[in-house]
Amino acid sequence: MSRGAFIVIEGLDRSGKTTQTAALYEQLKEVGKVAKLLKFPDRTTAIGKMIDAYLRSQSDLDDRAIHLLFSANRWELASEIEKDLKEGINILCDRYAFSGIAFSASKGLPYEWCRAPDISLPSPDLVLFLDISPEKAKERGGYGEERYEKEEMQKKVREIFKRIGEEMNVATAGAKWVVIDAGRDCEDVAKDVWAHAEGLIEGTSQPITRLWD
Ligand code: FDM
Repeated sequence: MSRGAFIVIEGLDRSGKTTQTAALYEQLKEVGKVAKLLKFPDRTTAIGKMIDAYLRSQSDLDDRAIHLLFSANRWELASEIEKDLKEGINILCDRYAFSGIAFSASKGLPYEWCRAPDISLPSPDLVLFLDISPEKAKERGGYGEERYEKEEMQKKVREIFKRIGEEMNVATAGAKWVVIDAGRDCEDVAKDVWAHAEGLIEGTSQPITRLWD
């Protein structure tokens, strides 16, 4: 029995992550594939609203408390993700547990502690990491207004993403982590994204695995 593919797009701010996720979604639809677009944080749920207020600096929370809320926000949708995949729906997801670790660990929380609450979430089949240097991101108009959109933070986040990717690719099972140079033209990046995703969207008979289990 074939199931849908679970593809996560991760990246730094200004890497074109949201544009590329949307472009991949459109491409899937064009070739007649059923796909669902997800984004974390999902700011529409009750937990998501708390996260939104925090990110917009309308509320303050302990670093560990907000970390757990980000994770809970994924757990809220975990069973739905699994159900959709089993029904043959491809899931494209803009950010996932990897952002959770990268952002919280860059604030100084221990890496293993940050990873723990996301252990056992449905694992993606593929993570496409859109990599951009802080210098290039700055050329694209700098960062926005939200809490984490600062150059120093983004530099640390980039290092932690690198560690996560290296560790994932050493593991024999689980998601494959691919780094894509996102400092190029949007079309060139989209071609690379498609090249990596294309093989997966025919469906896979592999069972759904769990993150870091
Ligand atoms: N972020 C996102 C986290 O700190 N932890 C998480 O688990 C996730 C999913 O939230 F700065 C951060 C990353 C970013 C912010 O993301 C909001 P978007 O993609 O800009 O909405």
